[in-house]
Amino acid sequence: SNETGNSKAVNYTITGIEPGAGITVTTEKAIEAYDSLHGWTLEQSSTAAMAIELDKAMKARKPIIITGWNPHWTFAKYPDMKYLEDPKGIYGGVEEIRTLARKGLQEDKPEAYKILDQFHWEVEDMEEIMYESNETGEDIAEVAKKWVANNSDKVKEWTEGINDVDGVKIELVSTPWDSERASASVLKEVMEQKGFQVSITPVDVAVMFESIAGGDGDATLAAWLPITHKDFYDSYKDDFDDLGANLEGAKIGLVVPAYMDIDSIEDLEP
Ligand code: PBE
Repeated sequence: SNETGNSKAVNYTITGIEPGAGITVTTEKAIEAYDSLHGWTLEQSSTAAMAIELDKAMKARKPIIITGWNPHWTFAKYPDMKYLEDPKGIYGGVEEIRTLARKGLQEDKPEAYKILDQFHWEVEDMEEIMYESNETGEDIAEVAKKWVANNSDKVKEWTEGINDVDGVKIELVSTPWDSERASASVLKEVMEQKGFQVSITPVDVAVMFESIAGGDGDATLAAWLPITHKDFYDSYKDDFDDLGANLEGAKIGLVVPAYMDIDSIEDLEP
């Protein structure tokens, strides 16, 4: 059948990203959970390497199965892609990206805590920055600065009721993906306009949670929940303040080009 053809053609391999990503952990769970993925391999390398593989496959109209997510510029560049249905719900439904702060931040740096708490934007905002950076080659930090200048209405909401400070230091701990570089860069710019000195430290997901829970970093804007970072979140959940979603409508899953004749993870063959 077609399905067998697809599975064989991709050599029973999912083209994945970094070993430390939440989506990598979740995909290992999917391989365990689905009979149709029995014996499959998740190839782990990097998001950049996956993007190259995807580009090659799309140009040749060959089958490929990737670990994919939104917000991500991939879907802007390749609108002809689809999530495979996940009847067991391993990848969850809609994800949100949450802000977490270290214990004590509210007392130590109340203005910072308040901005972090008030920061909330839309999928389209984040995608705008990622896509523009990807198209023009301009660094995300630079594109984010322009975004802040052009979106003073939103910035005003986040900074409402916040007094200027004089060089208060804030360390944002983040992950290396474009989505997280966009949010951290935007908030860095906004906070610096208020007088903060902001540093951004990109690390593995595990280190990010460790750092906030241990009080080394002040806050993160990069916690994908309830599924993607569930294991990390659960192991530290009493050791940080959860400030809630800064973005709603994220998603993770297995993604294929629309020209592939499959719709569900269960259409694959072991
Ligand atoms: N991602 C993008 C990350 C979080 C942000 C979905 C690749 C992950 O941990 O899987």
